[in-house]
Amino acid sequence: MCAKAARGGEGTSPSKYGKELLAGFYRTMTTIRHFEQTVEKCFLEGEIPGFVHLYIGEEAVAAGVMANLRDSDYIQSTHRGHGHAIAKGADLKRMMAEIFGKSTGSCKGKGGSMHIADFGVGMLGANGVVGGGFTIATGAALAHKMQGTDGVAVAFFGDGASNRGTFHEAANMAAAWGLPVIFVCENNKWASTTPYRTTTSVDHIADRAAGYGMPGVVVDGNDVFAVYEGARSLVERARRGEGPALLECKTYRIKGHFVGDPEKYRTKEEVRKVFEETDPIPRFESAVVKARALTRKELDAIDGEAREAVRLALEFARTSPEPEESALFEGLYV
Ligand SMILES: Cc1ncc(C[n+]2csc(CCOP(=O)(O)OP(=O)(O)O)c2C)c(N)n1
Repeated sequence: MCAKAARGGEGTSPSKYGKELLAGFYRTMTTIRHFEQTVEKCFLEGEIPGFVHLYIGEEAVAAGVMANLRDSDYIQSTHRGHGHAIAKGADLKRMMAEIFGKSTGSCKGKGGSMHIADFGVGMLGANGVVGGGFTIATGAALAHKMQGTDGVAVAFFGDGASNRGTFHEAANMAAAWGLPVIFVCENNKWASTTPYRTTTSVDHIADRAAGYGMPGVVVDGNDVFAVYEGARSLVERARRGEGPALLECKTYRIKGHFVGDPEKYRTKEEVRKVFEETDPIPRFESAVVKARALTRKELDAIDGEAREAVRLALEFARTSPEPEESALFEGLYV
């Protein structure tokens, strides 16, 4: 009989946090939202090559987890990775340029949306291989342990990715070696066209933690306070050398799996209803205004700054040069 995942972080009042932290949550979430809306528009207008997967509706997960991390902590992201990179402090201009395939991009325009990295802030990379990040983050956690730091590594992953063998291999090794890695599942109810229940045997992904002897915690992933508190206790315990943990954030993918997805597997009505009821941004706004922790005016000022930062990133991407043909084979391993 396995232990069930614990519930964490519910019912937290905003008034217990300082203004700086609250403003940081909002800045991160609104920057992600504006960034993603801009990317969606530019993609649909044919300005962006390749493929993009949007993080709209899941902003509270990145904001809540990353508020517990330092630049020297590592994260490994997914194909839906813009939000993780923004929350970890990656440069918005270089991100946007990368998505536009420009030479000023974080990978010189050669990677695109699914290969954004920014080592300077511990963002080890997005990953087009579903489930490709578990072992990378576990390796980064091993590096922290071998170097004797109190740093941690976080592997973000979707509910679909948790069914890959790499999850189970990494979870077992991390637990057996007591590594400071937090596996953060963004359970957005869908893996591409597949609903959660048709491919997954457990009620909660976090229930699987028990199989590896690590804590498994479930939080409301659309409540930034719940995510922050849930991640905080697991990050602190990893910093103390008490090993890995699994945090499952229940959320919902509001946009199609990729931009252009015809979404034949669900109704517009379902999506509209969930978004209206759970959108993490208005939820945060009404909680902080009600608690008089931030004013509407303060929120508007932060939102305006986020919009402007995204506008500047877009301008930078649009006006940056394409990579030179001569650079095609630079930076490759042979
Ligand atoms: C190894 C591998 N298998 C399949 C795919 C195709 N694929 C891309 S995203 C995706 C679904 C991933 O679902 P989930 O892990 O729940 O993340 P979400 O897209 O919901 O954020 C699939 C099957 C892939 N990129 N890599």
